[in-house]
Amino acid sequence: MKHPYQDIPATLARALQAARRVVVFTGAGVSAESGIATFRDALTGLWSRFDAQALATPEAFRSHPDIVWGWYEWRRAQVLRAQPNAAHRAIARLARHVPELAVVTQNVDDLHERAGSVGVAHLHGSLHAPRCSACDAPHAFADGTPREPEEGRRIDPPACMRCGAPVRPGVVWFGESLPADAWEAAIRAAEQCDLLLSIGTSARVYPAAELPQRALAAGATVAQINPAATPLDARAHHNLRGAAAEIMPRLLASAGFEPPENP
Ligand code: BV8
Ligand code: ZN
Repeated sequence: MKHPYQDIPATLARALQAARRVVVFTGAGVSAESGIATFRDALTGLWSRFDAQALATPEAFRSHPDIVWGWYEWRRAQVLRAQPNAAHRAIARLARHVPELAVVTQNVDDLHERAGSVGVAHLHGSLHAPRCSACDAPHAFADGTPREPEEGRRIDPPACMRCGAPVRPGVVWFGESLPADAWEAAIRAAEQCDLLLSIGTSARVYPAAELPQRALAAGATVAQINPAATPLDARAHHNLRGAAAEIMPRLLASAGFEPPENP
């Protein structure tokens, strides 16, 4: 019988067992097994002629507010239909086993919170916090669930109740700065941690992609969980090739935090 956790290096299991401060840094890949397309998966439907990077910009919203708002409403409908997966749940359980756990995500969904993680730092904002593109007034979605926008439908953004300008998604677009409080908390956590787990991110978007590098510079152990290689491979101490929903529960079990059969 093969060693139950042979895909988890013993040195990593020991580092997790001994860690006092752990940072879990996630990207779109951690929500993939919840059925949410990763950011760089080819866009389909009306958006197939755009790439996500081009749509996730203030310029795109200015010139095609209905395409950009339609895209985010389609993504928000996906998130509302989705459930947290075994990776989100294992990350939430991890908080019971380490003295300090910081969850820092680039994702704009709320699956970490719905799995039970608290104090999640959202570096790129949230689909659930739309605001006015002119006066910043927060906007409340009518009944919380978007009409089922079929893929590719253009939807005019609602008008701000206060000033009438178009409401925008509550996310950080390319060329926009990150929310200062989330970013400062993330940097502090990365520079003080013993172990940083980079899970489901292509490690290409800055400044978020700096976090594992800051943890390395501060002497922390860095492990990456991703079925594919990323620019972080060369510097991470451990590269676990596989799906987060499969590896995360095994990682907790390999550290003796819980029995292996946990879902
Ligand atoms: C800023 C919100 C300045 C919206 C997003 C040249 C060099 C360096 C930097 C730059 C440059 N030119 C421009 C920049 C800056 C730019 C940037 O980094 N560009 C990159 C592309 C080169 N950054 C910015 O513009 C940032 N702002 O710099 O501001 C500034 C400073 C002061 C004042 C004013 C301005 C803002 C960046 C934020 C952009 N917004 N999202 C939305 O979501 O629609 S970023 C976007 O990419 C997503 O949020 C996503 O989170 C993020 C990163 O992508 P990933 O999460 O990694 O997702 P991806 O699809 O790429 O990868 C998924 C991974 O999962 C893959 O590796 C896959 O293998 C893996 N996977 C798949 N399945 C699984 C899995 N892993 C585990 N399990 C599985 N089952
Ligand atoms: Zn307004």
